[in-house]
Amino acid sequence: MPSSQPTRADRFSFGLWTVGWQARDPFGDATRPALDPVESVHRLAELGAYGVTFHDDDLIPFGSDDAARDGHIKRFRAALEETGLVVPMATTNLFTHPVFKEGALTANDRDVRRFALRKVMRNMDLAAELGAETYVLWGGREGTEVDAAKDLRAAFDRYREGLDTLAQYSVDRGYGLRFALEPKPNEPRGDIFLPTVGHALAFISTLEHADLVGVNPEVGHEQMAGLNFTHGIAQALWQGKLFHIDLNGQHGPKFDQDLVFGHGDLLSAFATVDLLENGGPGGGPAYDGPRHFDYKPLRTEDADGVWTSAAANMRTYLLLKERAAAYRADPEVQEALAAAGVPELAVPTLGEGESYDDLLADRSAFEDFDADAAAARGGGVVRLAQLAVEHLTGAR
Ligand code: 3MF
Ligand code: MG
Ligand code: MG
Repeated sequence: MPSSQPTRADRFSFGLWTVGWQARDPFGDATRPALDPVESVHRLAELGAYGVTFHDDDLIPFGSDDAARDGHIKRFRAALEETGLVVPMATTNLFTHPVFKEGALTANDRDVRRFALRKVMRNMDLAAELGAETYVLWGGREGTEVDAAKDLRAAFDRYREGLDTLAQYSVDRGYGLRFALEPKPNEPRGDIFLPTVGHALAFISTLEHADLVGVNPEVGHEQMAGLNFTHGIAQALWQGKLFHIDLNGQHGPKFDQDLVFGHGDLLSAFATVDLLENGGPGGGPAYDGPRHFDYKPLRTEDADGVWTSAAANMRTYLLLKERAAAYRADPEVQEALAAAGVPELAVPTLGEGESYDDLLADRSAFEDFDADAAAARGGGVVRLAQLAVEHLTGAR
């Protein structure tokens, strides 16, 4: 049995809104009582997490006066000090209050946009005070159901203006925050702006402080769009933009299920962990940030089930990490990788110093190339897939 007891070194973190979800959905009332953030901090620390994250409103109910606000922060800080839990990331709730029903940073109503910016800035102050390094922005209400009801190009201008303003604020205040945009295709809006990792990366390149802005991809969000999550984070890593990650589970394109990590597409979760842990230079980790879980304990569960599911996220991650290491260490896998030509992709297509003129002069590349013989060679891909299944099922 592999060691699957999480430790701080594993850098697992959870949003207060995950374990704290009372399981109210569009069709039914809450099935669980409210959870005190202080209790969540203690329980998560006991389970082996190292970090906790929050939206402003998860910690300080919307509309709290200054005295109440200070009280909530004080209790939370004390819990952090008692447990040693850190706050690696914070974010803003720009979606629950009806004021944001038509958008926040991209609302048609300018006063709502100004209010949204102030709400983010206020929570950035707290994030910096608590030592957060990353500030996530998920634009759940930035979008439309009726495209005629919004000037779409102006919406991108306002989105960019908002992010430029917030990044400048962090720079001027010396907060040192990095921003991570979280793409999602839909829900709660019919269509949300920046629906995928690719859209977000393209948008980021237009920002004034593009270097300070990356992405926070979520497993289920990419899979809701029918996309390959591992490919999405691979491109983000390749562009130096994987600033944070939301791990969970999802069964294909449907509503946002927020299942426990690995409880959706397990093979994809295996590929994700293999990339994060073994996809870096020399086969080491490709990502050193928090392994953050953004999931919802199933509505069927009681309080015990909440903590069972929190532990399940971490244990599943560690089991997959162990399985990925075993996969990589298996001589048969190494042989199958070589047979499939996987290492060869690291060799540049042109030789060192070779120009396209040299390529044009190389008869073996074209005139004498036997395309039919190359086409006839098998890829050896199924063998790699089956070896992964055998490692996952404990057959190897
Ligand atoms: C919604 C989400 C969000 C974001 C959060 C920012 C409520 O589907 O995933 O969770 O993750 O707002 O971190
Ligand atoms: Mg989500
Ligand atoms: Mg998320």
